[in-house]
Amino acid sequence: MFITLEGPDGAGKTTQINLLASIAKNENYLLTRNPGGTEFGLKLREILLNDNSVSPSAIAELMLYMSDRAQHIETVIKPALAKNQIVICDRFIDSTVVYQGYARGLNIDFIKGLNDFVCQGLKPDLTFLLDIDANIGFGRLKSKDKIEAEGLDFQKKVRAGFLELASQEPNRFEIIDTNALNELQVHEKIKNKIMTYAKTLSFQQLTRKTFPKCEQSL
Ligand code: T5A
Repeated sequence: MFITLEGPDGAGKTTQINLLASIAKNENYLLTRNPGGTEFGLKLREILLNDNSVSPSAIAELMLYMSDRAQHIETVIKPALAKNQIVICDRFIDSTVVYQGYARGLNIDFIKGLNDFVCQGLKPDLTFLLDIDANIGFGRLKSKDKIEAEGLDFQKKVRAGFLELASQEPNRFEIIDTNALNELQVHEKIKNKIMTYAKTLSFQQLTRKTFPKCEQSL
């Protein structure tokens, strides 16, 4: 099972990943992130978000996020899934479509195609979209990295982009309106959904094994 957390800056993804770590101690989970889920990715993350001495163009930035993802999939995500671990990733393909596509204005279909190429057929089973009003999310940020320094209008485009993607794939996205929920309330919603989803999956796998001819009706 491959789960991703997405949302505008300040929506609370990092907080939620840290809270999920309490589950991860007892279960077969891997918590990871884009960008920066590998040693290689950490160097790219520094260039992308913190190093003010360099300013990659929009296309160069896109390619760096894709490089981060390619390395991450090959060396971390695929091996973990092969070991039947539940992988939970802080940001993934949708962030690139939203930030570099909807917000920066690069071609969205091209980015989706690049994602397909880099992911080699791998797609999240379940994506939590932590939705937040751009003013609130932006107001929560104490220090701003290079992307966050783009400002409030950029964040509004980001939010609209995520909601658009979620409307295109309602079966994959679970939208959580975090505007009026505290951190623990959001955590409960995420945890419950993951548990329900995991139970459904194991039930389906068991049923497929026991009653293979019923597979098509599942
Ligand atoms: N990016 C990423 C791209 O442009 N393209 C890509 O392809 C990819 C993968 C990643 C940046 O890179 C960009 C998008 C991002 O700008 P990051 O550090 O991973 O950089 O950025 P974020 O994931 O946005 O991390 P942030 O820390 O900025 O925001 P979070 O994780 O959404 O928010 P969090 O958990 O740090 O919380 C922020 C504050 O809000 C409080 C927390 O305590 C904290 O103080 N908070 C709440 N307060 C009230 N109610 C709640 N429910 C709260 N939840 C959290």
